[in-house]
Order: sequence, then C-alpha cells, then structure tokens
Amino acid sequence: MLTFELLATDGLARRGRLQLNHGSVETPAFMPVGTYGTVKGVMPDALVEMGAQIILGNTFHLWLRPGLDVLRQFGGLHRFENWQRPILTDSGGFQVWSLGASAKVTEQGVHFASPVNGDKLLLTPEVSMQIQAVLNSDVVMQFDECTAYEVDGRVTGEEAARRSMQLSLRWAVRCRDEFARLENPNALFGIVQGGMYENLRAESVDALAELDLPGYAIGGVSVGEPKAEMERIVAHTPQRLPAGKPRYLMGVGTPEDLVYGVAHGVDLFDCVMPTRNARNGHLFTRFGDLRIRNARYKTDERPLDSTCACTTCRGFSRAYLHHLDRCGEMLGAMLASVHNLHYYLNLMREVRDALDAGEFATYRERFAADRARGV
Ligand code: PRF
Ligand code: ZN
Repeated sequence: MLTFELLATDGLARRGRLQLNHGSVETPAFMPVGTYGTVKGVMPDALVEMGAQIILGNTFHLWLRPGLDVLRQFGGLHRFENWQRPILTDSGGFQVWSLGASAKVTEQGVHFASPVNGDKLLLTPEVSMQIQAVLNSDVVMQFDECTAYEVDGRVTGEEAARRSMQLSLRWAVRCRDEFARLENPNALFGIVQGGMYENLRAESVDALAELDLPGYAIGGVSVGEPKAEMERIVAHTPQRLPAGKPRYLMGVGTPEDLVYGVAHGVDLFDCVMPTRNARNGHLFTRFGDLRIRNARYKTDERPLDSTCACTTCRGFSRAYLHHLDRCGEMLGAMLASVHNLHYYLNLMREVRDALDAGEFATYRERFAADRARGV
C-alpha cells in the first residue's frame, strides 16, 4: 500500500507525504543507507532520535548474508534489524553491476560468482522480487541495469545506452508481473535509465509511466560522470515523471546535490556519503566540510558545528574527535556518523520547512552562502 500526497510546490520543488505500510515519510527526504541490515556504526534508536523516517537495505548483500532462511524466520528485515519504520531495498542490479567484469548480463538476468564463497549465482528480476518479498520492504525497487558512464575510458555511446535502457524496461515488466504474482502488499518503484542521453531518458520515462507503478527512481547518475553531466540529467528527467508520484534520485549525493535535486523536483535521496565519509574523517557542516584529521583541530575545543543539535555536537569537541580519529578508535567513527547523518537529515528538515513557508529560493541562497563561508 502506498499513497503520495503533494502538500506544496515551489517552482519544480515539491513538499509531499508518502504513506507506507510501516509509517509515513515527509518529503523531500534523505534515506540513510543500511546495506547489510545496519546503518554502519549507528544504533536504530539514534536514527529515530535524529529524525530518520526510512532507511535502505540491499537485496544483493542480504541474499548472500544472512540469506533467505534467516530473514524468513524473522518475518522480514524489520524485526531482524530492530527497525520499525519504513525500509526501501535496492534490487541488487546496481550492486551486482558494481562487481564489474565478474558479472555477466544476459536477457534472463545477471550471472556472477558470490564474493562471499565463489558460488555461481543468477539474479533475475523474478528472484529480486522474491527476495524483496521475504524482506517485506515497504518500497521494492525494480531489477535494472545501471548503464555505465564509461568503460575502459570510453563514454558509453547512444546505441549501447539504448540497449541497456530497453533491457531495464523489459525487466521492469517482469518485476511488475512477479510482484503481482507474489501478492506483495508493498510498493514497487520503476527505475529510469538512459545514460547521459536526454532522448533515451524521455523514452524510459514514458514507457515506465505506462506501467503505472506507484513511484519512480532516476538511476544511472553519479556513476563517475562529470558533475555538469549529472546536473544536466537531474534538470531534465525528474520533471518529466508523473507529477502525483514520488521521485527518487538513487545514490546522490553531496549536500549541494540534494538541494539541486529538490529544486528540480526530486522527493527522495539516498547516499553512503554521510556514513562513509564519516569513517574517513570527512565531516559535513552548515559552514562547509571539515577534515577532522587535520592538525589544526588538535586543540580546538569547539563542536564540529555550533548550529548542530546532534549528540556529537552537544557533547564532544573537535579536539576529542581528532584524537579518536588519530587513534583509530571506533567511537570516533560512530560520533562522526551520527553527526553527518544528523546534518543530512536536518538539511532536508530545513528544506521542508522552507517549502512549507514558500521560502525555498531564499533558503537555497542562504544554504549556498553558509556552505561557502568555511568552518
Ligand atoms: N540502479 C539501482 N540502484 C542504484 C543505481 C541505479 O542506477 C544508482 C546509480 N547512482 C545507485 N543505486 N538499482
Ligand atoms: Zn553535529
């Protein structure tokens, strides 16, 4: 079950509310990534406290470990990972694709060797739907092929991008049929592909809209292309999707990318950046990014961000976080992950408030000026 309500618009930007089986999601929203059934380094109650409304899981990883028997025993992913709010799962298409040469794509699906034990596996649209039904994900993503930006330094040409996009469309139909056969009570989202070609993106949008799915994602961006290319696609595609349905930009991005996406009609985002960068000492703040490893923070008693209300900023100094990072202490990665996720979730909260107040354009200018100020 899924309903999507548009509460306000400002230019192409939208303020909405998504109703899913495990609860509602105020949009625009950022979804923390929990690949293996854990948002790395962050407890579920901390996610709730910082305002996470929905988190991700990955079909591919959870299929390999712990496997379907354990997940079936727990009645799905929610009880297994102790997360009661909505979950969206990616279909495995992108994750298998990320294995690169060791994966072989055919009409049937993707053949690959398990990176865990070397077993020969075949992931198909049907298998992906079956796994995501066992997970009981609130939002199920179609199985797709993410078109590479370039292979061996050569940008993917239009004909190759078209074949890949059309394969994803045929897989979307198979996903819809299998999802219906399984009588899955959740929501299936289609994924727009088409590489860097606006005509192909438009064809993909039109064909997916015909399937009348409850939501749509934009895939195949943030795959190594120049920033200007990503922005060109994000300026083109979201506004062409059905207005009454949620739009999800997959795997994007920096704080600036999120605000740009909202301005062009995107409702949902996910990205490993806040958690992955946290583990590498890269912190996001209202006044720009900060590398906690830098010697200048050795004696700095200030919090990471004086305007941040997160647990980390309320109790810990830059000097302490610098120390933990230098020593490789796990608490350092945990505190940094809490802060970065809080920053992303709060950014989306501020964007929603600005849209509610009809002040998104002003907010966008202040956001850019603040971020350029420097920490
Ligand atoms: N397809 C799927 N998942 C994804 C992507 C995609 O194209 C991307 C691209 N940025 C991230 N995650 N299924
Ligand atoms: Zn903070």
